[in-house]
Amino acid sequence: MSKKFWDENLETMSENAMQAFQLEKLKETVTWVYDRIPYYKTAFDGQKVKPSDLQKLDDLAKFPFTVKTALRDNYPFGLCAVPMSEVVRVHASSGTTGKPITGPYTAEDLDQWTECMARGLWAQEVRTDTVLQNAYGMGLFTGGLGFLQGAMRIGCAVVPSGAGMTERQILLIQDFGADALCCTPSYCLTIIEAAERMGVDLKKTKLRTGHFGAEPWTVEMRNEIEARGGIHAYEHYGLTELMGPGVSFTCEYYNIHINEDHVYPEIVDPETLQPVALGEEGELIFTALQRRAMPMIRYRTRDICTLRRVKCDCGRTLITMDKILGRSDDMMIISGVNVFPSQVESVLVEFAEVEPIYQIRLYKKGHIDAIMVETEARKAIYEAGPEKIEEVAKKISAKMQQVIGINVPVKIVSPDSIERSIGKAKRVIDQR
Ligand code: DLL
Repeated sequence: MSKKFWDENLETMSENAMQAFQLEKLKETVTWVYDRIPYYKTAFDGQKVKPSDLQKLDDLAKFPFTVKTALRDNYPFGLCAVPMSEVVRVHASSGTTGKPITGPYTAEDLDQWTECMARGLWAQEVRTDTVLQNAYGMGLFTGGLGFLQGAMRIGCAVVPSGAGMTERQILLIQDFGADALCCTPSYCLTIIEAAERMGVDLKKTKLRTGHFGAEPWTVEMRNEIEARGGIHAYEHYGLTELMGPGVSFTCEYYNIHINEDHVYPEIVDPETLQPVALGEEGELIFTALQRRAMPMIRYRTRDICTLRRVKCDCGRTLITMDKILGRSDDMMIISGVNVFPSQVESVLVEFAEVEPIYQIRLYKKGHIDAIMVETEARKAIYEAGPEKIEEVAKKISAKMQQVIGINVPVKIVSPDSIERSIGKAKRVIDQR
């Protein structure tokens, strides 16, 4: 029988031992950035705080936050603590606005990132005999190479299919006998749909596990993917600024464990920036603990989430986070109500009459912001005619009103008319 944990010592450490470890690493990191990166020296001095002020974990709250604009202002390598001669890889996030966010790594950083990935994949049934099809985008995006490295460290057979060419993905799943599929959840749905169209029953293939992440998705979407794909849908979370994927991963009980020996998490109220207690919702903040090239101090992720200390049956003591509700940047305020795309998704996916594929349009109704959701009819419903479609749209709208608390008009469009995702799905179209 193979070992249960990838790294038992680190994954099952007592809370006290973990906190002592984190404190030691935090002290090292704040000193490292203060001594080497002018941006951090100025920021710490501006807040009248020195590395030596960090004597206990709570002292971290005295240190300044780092926001995305600091990365943009210091693009591309102004926040890098080591000379380029020590950098062995640079990743970047495409970003929807402005310049990309860069992520330089030393050889040691890459090694640690790989360990984080291997740890997560191991918790998700990936073993040496696994054939792992990696359909994350290969290249600057951290998804492709991050999963490749982790899977290679475990020693499984990696098929780096990359994102796109969906029919070929299905062919490879069949011919190479993939047991594990890595991609975004929205791309997995695209693959499932294409397989259904091609008459391929994925449940009859060897495919058993999915390793999904890089975008928000709901539990309802996870259930849909598991039922239609015949797989266990595991999750990974992470961001370029910290390492890429590898920040956290689900175990078999769907708890999302944070690699808290590598990233120190906090949750703050996004308005007041004051810490919030475990179990309460707020913005996720991370400080890198072992990174050398570009360690982030109190990085504001904009991801809205909740941290919990649960006693997980998997045996890992690593702190857990809830599924990401959404990015604060994606939060819409409609008629005074805060709405996340994930809330719309959770309602839509419950309706079998429509595909769980959707777009949210924001527009101006006079001076007021308004919302409209477009989703696709399944073939049978579409063929039943406009009256049936109207009836379904009204039913979904009523459920939205009940769950979200505002009137969300729903337009049901013809099958296959919404663009399919091969990476991160674009859910919101802002026409205001
Ligand atoms: O998306 C890294 C990654 C690759 C994670 C593959 C998991 C799998 P970025 O492109 O920098 O990095 O985007 C980071 O994506 O701040 C979240 O808003 C979102 N995100 C990532 N994973 C999840 C997830 C990669 N599991 C941003 N659930 C993050 C919800 C996620 N949102």
